[in-house]
Amino acid sequence: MAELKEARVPDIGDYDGVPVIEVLVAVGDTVAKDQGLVTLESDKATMEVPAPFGGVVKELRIKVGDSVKEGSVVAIIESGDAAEAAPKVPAKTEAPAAATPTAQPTPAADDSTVEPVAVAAKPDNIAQASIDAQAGNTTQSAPMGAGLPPVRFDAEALLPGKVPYASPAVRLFARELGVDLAHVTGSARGGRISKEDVQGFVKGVIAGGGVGNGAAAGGLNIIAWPKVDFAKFGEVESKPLSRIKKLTGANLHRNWVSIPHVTNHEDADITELEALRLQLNKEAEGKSGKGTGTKVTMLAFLVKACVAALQKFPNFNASLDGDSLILKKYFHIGFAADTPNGLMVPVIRDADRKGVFEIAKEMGELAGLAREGKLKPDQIQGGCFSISSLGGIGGTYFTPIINAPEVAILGVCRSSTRPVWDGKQFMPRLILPLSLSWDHRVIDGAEAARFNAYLAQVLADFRRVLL
Ligand code: CAO
Repeated sequence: MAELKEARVPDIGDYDGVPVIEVLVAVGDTVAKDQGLVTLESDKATMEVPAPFGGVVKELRIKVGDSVKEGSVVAIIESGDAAEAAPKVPAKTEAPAAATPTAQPTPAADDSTVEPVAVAAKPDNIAQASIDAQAGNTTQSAPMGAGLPPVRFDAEALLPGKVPYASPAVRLFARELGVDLAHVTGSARGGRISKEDVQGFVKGVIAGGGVGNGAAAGGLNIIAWPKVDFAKFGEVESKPLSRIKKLTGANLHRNWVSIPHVTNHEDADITELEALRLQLNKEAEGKSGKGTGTKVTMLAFLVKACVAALQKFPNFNASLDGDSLILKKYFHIGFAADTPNGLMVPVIRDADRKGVFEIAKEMGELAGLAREGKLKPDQIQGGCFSISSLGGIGGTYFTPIINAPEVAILGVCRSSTRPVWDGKQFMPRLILPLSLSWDHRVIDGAEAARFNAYLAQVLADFRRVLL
């Protein structure tokens, strides 16, 4: 039997008088249990108030601009068998996950359309956390709704460098104007996008004739994307991009067009290192008795070698912050992991303090979590430098795209035995192809060549890591 019930703001911690910045449903909408009803914004986080039960929204008791606290009535929902059984519809307003860094609870009603990635769900009902993903900084996790089911985070929204850096209010403002924040350059501290930046962007677009359509301020004078009816030429199938792919794509595009990339290639002689790796693995296997010991990978050695190079060339362990360079004293190394949902970049923290076995073990675990979509926010944040290894697959060299706000990335391809002239004769040596992409605003060509040469030296003689 149908019953009118109040949907109230659940426990939102110590917040009082939190403004409503968005109403996600309208009277008459059928909502699913846990579907977002409204978005609240505290000074540090945005949170969605989920429907405590499914049903038809009969009355909305709040509007944008109102302030609420725990217990405030948000809506009157007719719940009951009929209402619960009614076809569920997504929230009227487009969920802001793709456009904002706010980790969205995945609406239960929309599971079929939402990639089941990510996760970092805390068992005790963390409803939503606003993540300053680019800054690698979780600003707030607001507990909401004790007793509500655990809520999933969208990992892609948490990827470092995956979303523009702006407050929820600025995101809302941008959404109202139809501005894609991926196109806006932030002028505030740490590259944060302010309301003025959005206004300036809009003015620039108006003055310049549109994004991608003219010389908008700071924009690219590129022609429109070709519109082709592919079906005219043969059978085709249209497959939507996954959300990770869409977000990764937007960020890669931004990084590609906004960072002056240069890629230097280098060959490292890893003959001895590979012999050591095989020897270590043999010993580890012997110790475990059953061959179940951690296998040390070439990638783990590469992480250590990169740390040595970053220590020697600190400009590579840095991020641009307006006119300043932030030099990091820590060594958190990201590595690209290929997952069914798309590219993820888990981070090995404090790699300078870890041994190769520990790094290899952690990498294996992080890559496993990435593939299962179970990485937590702190496992994908704070990276200083990334490694993208295609060594297990093949190839010789490639040009990796820098994972902003980092300033360099190392691409690694498959090692192969090549004849190398030692001054008297050709010797068979195992050569690892390296490709270092670097940001020319921060690094000069000579410095990059030195970095690569040093990296190759370390890999050729790993004792140099100690120097
Ligand atoms: N040269 C030769 N062989 C290599 C190698 C190299 N540079 N790197 C790895 N291999 C070998 C390994 O030794 C392993 O061989 P065995 O099975 O005989 O032990 C095999 O290749 C498979 O390695 P792997 O890829 O499973 O393991 P890894 O530690 O090298 O990499 C991970 C782990 C997570 C980085 C990898 O699985 C992966 O996802 N790579 C893709 C990264 C990617 O997509 N980059 C592109 C980003 S830009 O779009």
